[in-house]
Amino acid sequence: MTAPLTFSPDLAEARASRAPIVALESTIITHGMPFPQNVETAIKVEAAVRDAGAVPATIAVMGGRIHVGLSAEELDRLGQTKDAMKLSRADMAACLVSGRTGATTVAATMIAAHLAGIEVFATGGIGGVHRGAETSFDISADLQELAATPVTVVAAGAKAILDLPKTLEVLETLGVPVIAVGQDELPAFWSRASGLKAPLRMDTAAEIAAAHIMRGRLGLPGGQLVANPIPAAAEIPREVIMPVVEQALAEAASGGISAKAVTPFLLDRLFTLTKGQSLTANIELVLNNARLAARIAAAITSSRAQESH
Ligand code: PSU
Ligand code: MN
Repeated sequence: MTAPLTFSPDLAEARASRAPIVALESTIITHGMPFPQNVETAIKVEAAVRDAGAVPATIAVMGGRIHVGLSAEELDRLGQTKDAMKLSRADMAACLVSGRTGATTVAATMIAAHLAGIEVFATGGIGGVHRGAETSFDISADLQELAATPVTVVAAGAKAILDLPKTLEVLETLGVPVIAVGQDELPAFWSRASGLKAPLRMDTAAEIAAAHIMRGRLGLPGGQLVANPIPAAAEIPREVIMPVVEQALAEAASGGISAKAVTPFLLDRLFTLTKGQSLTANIELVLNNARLAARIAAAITSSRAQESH
């Protein structure tokens, strides 16, 4: 028995011709951004991957199948769905057997990408250790997935709504390489700065691709977290975003928001509190990550092609 994967015509062709492919998640569409910006962004991100030389594979669960590559019509339908499940490792099988529509988080997208033979994935931010995790135990399953599944994930660091020092500690414990791109400091999603030094730094897509391949040769399970700073022109500086984050967190606490609802609630509040600026920044950083992921995927593909000669 094989996994219930359905490839779009584009993806079937990309696989047959061994073209570089970049996986894209769908929770950012259903739970991370409002309609219609979610669908517009998904389309732009796919175009950015193509322009940078790879084939985009947006992933979602629909009708009992994991869809790898969505049509424009499917993207639009997903973007307007109000009741999509937010899928992580724990809920994927249950969603598939129920026939419901499910949007894949970073963890679920990594699982699907690996099943589909895709090694690189671009997103906005990963889940991490939430503030107050010492009492709530709220630590995203994304971190364990990075430790288990060999996919290189390009994100803009972790969001400032999280506890970044604890997130770095857990990633270190789990043996996940955290690689800042082009700077020593860990980027923090909306801001280029976090005040924290990243464990590793790499400056080129080729180097990140080589490290990905080397991990495979060493037989190490798990992926790499590539932390790509938001372009300077689009960033919201730390001094500006932090007070807004504090306010949104206080509202989440007083509203009793917990578990899977926390990240979507905070993103929605930040959107309102920054009058949409957080969303504009989010869109720019995802596009920037898509471009880098495409270059990493292309570098992995060409190294693999040379190996087999
Ligand atoms: N970061 C964003 N937007 C998002 C998410 C993260 O900027 O929509 C989503 C991703 O799918 C990520 C998930 O995997 O939130 C993490 O959720 P949780 O913290 O509940 O594990
Ligand atoms: Mn959580």
